[in-house]
Amino acid sequence: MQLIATDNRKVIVGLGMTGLSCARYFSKKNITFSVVDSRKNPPGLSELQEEFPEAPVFLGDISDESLEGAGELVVSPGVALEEPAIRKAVENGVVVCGDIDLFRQEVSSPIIAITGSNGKSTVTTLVGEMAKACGKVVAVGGNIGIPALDLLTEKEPDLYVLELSSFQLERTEKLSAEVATVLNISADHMDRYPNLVAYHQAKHRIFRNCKKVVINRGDTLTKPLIADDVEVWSFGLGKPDFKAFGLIQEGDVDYLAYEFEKLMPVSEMKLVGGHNVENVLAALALGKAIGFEMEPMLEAIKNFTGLPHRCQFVSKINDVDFYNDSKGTNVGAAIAAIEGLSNHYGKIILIAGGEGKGTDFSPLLPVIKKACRAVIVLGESADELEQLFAEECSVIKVESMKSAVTTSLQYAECGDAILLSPACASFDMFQSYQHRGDVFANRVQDIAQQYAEGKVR
Ligand code: UMA
Ligand code: ADP
Repeated sequence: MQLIATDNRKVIVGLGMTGLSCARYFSKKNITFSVVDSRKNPPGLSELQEEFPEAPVFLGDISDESLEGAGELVVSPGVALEEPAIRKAVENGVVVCGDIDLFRQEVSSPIIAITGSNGKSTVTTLVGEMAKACGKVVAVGGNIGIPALDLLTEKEPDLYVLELSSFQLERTEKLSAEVATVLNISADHMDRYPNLVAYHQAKHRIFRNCKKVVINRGDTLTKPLIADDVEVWSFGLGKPDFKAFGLIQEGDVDYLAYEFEKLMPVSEMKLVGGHNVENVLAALALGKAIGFEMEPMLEAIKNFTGLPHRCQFVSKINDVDFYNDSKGTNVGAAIAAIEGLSNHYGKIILIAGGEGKGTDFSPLLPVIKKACRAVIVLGESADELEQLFAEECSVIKVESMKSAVTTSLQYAECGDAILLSPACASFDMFQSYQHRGDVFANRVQDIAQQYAEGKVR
């Protein structure tokens, strides 16, 4: 069968959060659409059928038939553009876009656009808090969990802060952000990209037609090829220079700093770890680039306690601290979390493993050798991790998160920390990274309770 674009009918490919937001958007604009998803029972199906009973829905396969006659495909981030039916449609002249392009054509307020392998949600949230502290009306969304189209309101806010994933960016043609940044680059989603270069290229689409950029001085992969008239701001852990944020050391005290001026001691931040110092400096650079005042930005930093499931303190049992870093879903994130905590503790007992996403885990070896007393492994990647780490420290394979928590406590000594930072996605054993983090934290709290009641010693 030939797939030829015959009319302007929109086909939403992929239900879930993004697909549902697209359906609501088209419906408001009186544009007819159909929905396709390879899953038999995708999330959002009951809402879709209740709100739009007339909309044709094709489930269980993304087939040529389900895309037949489409004028435009709006493809959700979870669906690869290499899907054979999508490729065939493109070859036949069908336009493919993502939700971010649809969003962009509706808004005129400035956009701060944030991507990177790690730290996106933390920086996006903090920039949103800074905007509020500066008295701005701000809408924060994107990959962080609120689809961009759900941010559309009658009256536009003063600005948008968007967290964007490589999946969203690879299908975004026209972003034209006021300020854009790639926070850092390390390998992730290697099951969706043929190599790091392709992943890097997808991320760098964030800079298309942007007015100002923020770069990470410590990571050359974040630097874009840009025109001379684009303003550049930077952040990094070293001493800052012009248009730059960084650290100035005076005696034993580290200060967040702008150009040659000390702003506040790092110790006044509530977030822990060197990676979070970088995140705060990145947020300051983004805020400065868009014109925020310094004082309210610093207030926002002092008040910001961070997001759940990111190096989040859970409980202390027998002088051992437990941290939930379930959002540490790639190797770079796990390394940052281990390094961030290792300065404060004797040794780390790491709980890792899950859906590996085609990752090379070997960059974890040096940091595990240096900082970890034991690694508890679970999930799909458990055998691979067990083999890899066996020469560096004790490695114990377990079947459940409950047993991971109990086992980790057996290996810990006073003054150690137990850290869940899996370096993997959660979907092999859990509904989401939040679910995985909750199962971990609940188990820890149960054990803490048993200790408090004297049932265990
Ligand atoms: N899926 C199928 N078949 C389909 C459609 C989807 O199997 O036909 C699967 C995908 O492979 C994926 C899952 O369903 O595993 C969800 O995909 P989706 O496109 O339906 O996802 P949404 O619910 O729309 O959520 C998406 C982002 N999800 C992904 O990119 C996988 C959410 O980011 C984002 O918050 C939301 O849009 C709003 O913008 C989540 C994520 O994991 C947090 N992002 C990745 C990450 O941060 O590493 C990129
Ligand atoms: P993202 O939205 O990019 O996944 P988050 O802010 O949710 O980023 O943080 C996820 C995890 O990534 C954290 O739990 C931490 O382990 C790690 N992380 C956060 N910021 C950084 C950073 N700047 N560099 C490296 N790793 C980081």
